Amino acid sequence: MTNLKIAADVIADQNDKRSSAHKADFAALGEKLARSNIDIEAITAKVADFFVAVPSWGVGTGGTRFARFPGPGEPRHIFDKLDDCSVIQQLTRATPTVSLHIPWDKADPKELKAKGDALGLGFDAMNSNTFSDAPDQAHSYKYGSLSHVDAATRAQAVEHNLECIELGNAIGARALTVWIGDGSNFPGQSNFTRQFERYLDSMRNIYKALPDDWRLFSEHKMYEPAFYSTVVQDWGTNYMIAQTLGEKAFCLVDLGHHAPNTNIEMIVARLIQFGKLGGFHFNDSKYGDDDLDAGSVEPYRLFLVFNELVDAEHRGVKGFNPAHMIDQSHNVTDPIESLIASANEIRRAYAQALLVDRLRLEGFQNENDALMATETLKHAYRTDVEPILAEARQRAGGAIDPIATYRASGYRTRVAAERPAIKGSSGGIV
Ligand code: LRH
Ligand code: MN
Ligand code: MN
Repeated sequence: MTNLKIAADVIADQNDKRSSAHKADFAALGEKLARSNIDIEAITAKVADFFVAVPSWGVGTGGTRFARFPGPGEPRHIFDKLDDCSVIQQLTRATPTVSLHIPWDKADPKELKAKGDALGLGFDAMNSNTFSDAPDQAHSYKYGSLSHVDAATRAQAVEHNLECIELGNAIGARALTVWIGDGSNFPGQSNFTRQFERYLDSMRNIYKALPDDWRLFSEHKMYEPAFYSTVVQDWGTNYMIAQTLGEKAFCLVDLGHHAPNTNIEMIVARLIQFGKLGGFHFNDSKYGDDDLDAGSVEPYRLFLVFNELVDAEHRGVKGFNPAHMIDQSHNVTDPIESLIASANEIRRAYAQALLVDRLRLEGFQNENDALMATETLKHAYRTDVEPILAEARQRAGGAIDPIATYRASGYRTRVAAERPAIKGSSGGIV
């Protein structure tokens, strides 16, 4: 990195304070794992090589339909957002890329690339936005975008996606994520079949413009903003889209986009089996698309998702290369802290899944020993892998305790002095 936002000596001082306790913890865990024939070095190397992209839109304080309560030092534009993202990367060493949302982050590609280079950040999937109207656009998306009844509105939405590809190409991104809010609020409002035909037709036009080394991710979501029906409502529809479009099209799974109690890990397994898992928007959820911090509500579910990913890795599934991205909204925390914690939770789930004894598990499955099979998973899940996560961070130049180090750095106070304070606002319902 050439333009570090947290002084190297702050990280070094903070790490020094924790170094001896951490060394002892890492050695103790190493001994414990060795008794199960697990090499802690091999796990640490895998964890250090696991990365997740940060969403540009996640570093500003989120809001609800009711209100938004901004915090101090809110980023003013994409360049401030990239500064904040670089802090997360500097401390965790788990988030070297940022996923942009257009038009929110629209800027000169040369300037974006230069800023990314200066901060040591790359760019992950581009996200298009045809779920809200940009100030200067000719046709409104109030009644849909890619599936709109009006051809000119559909063409405008397609054109926007092509613009996202062009911008992404110039800054080194290699994927486009398409999520639309299209749907209906009343039975009878839309013809399900014709609406989906129009959507597919628009997506074919986007797919045609996709460079050879790009992937197209379609993201399903059960409801919201449409409350009666949604065009891309579930993984079944999503799978049909990816199948219809071609080999560069894949399904994106946002963990918050399913009905409560849906077996998401099983959806993940199915998409892997049929070669259509494109990647994730990690977050957590209690009721709906809550966009809560990854692993904060149902950490075991996150582990079970990673259990499927590691299983695929273990089996050497051909072409298996899912994109890992976070998609969260932070309403009551400092977004930088939430994203640091989330990146760690995601790596934790990965590390725990790597500890699953897959041979033993298969044996129990074949013997129909349900109890021991599930205990095999629980045994890995119960292991406190924090020393592995800390070691991976520290070896890569990050912090043993990234949140404590972030607080000690005074970054938020510093940017609050530079960035004008923003007043709270009411949400969309008033
Ligand atoms: C929709 C969604 C989608 C959008 C993001 C802001 O709920 O998950 O990924 O791009 O939120
Ligand atoms: Mn999402
Ligand atoms: Mn969402």
